[in-house]
Amino acid sequence: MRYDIITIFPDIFHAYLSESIMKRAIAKGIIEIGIHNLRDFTTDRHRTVDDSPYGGGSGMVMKPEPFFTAIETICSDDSARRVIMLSPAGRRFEQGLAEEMAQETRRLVFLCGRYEAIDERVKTALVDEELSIGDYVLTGGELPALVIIDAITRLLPGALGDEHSAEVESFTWGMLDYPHYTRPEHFRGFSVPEVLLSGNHKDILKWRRKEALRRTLERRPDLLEKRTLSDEDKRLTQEIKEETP
Ligand code: 9WO
Repeated sequence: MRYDIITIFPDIFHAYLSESIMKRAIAKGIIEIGIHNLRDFTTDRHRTVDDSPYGGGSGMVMKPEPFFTAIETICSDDSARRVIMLSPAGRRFEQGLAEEMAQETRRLVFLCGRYEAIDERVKTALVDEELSIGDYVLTGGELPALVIIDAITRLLPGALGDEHSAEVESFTWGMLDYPHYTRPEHFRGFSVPEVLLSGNHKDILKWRRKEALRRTLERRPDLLEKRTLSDEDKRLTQEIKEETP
């Protein structure tokens, strides 16, 4: 997977991508990342990327020319790129879209805005899709771009290194996770559930499935409405309801 990022704060990306899973995915050649400073595509002495808005008002707007020059320099063939802008006005980025994007053969180009806005002509002529990670306003598109890159990268074959991760995930996919414990067995008056110490793998699987269902029913029932429950899940759900006063 090839990612290209256009930003006035490249160090934000260097910091995150030089650690842990991202660092290893780059080393293994699973991902390739170009981090581009938008100011490198300006032509004036002050490397200006913003200007005041036509029509007046407070705040600054990002100028179109540096974005156009950047994209034309990084990937001039528009059929070879998928240009994404991060904005609360975009389509919501969710796990299903991460899975679709993990199959992408084009380069993923992320435009990160700052100040109050980006000139509309960047969206009209260059951007293929606007994506939102949630309903809040940030100071820039850098964190959303990293969130999306992170979510896609961990789905790429070999990125997690641990084959087991995918197996566990499919077990409860679309549900909240079950509770996890590690040593010590007794800690400040709280103990690890007996079943997890029993060594009975079948009982452990059933307990985990049930606790995942319990949490999901309690906190995110909307996730279950989109799914069809297996007969086993329906039975566990019934047990949970009978236990709940
Ligand atoms: C801000 C905004 C506020 C209300 C309605 C639409 C909006 N669009 C933007 C916007 O694109 N802002 C630019 C990027 C420039 C200012 C900082 N930016 C930004 C992106 N703030 N918050 C986001 C963002 C992106 C994706 N998901 C959540 C928030």
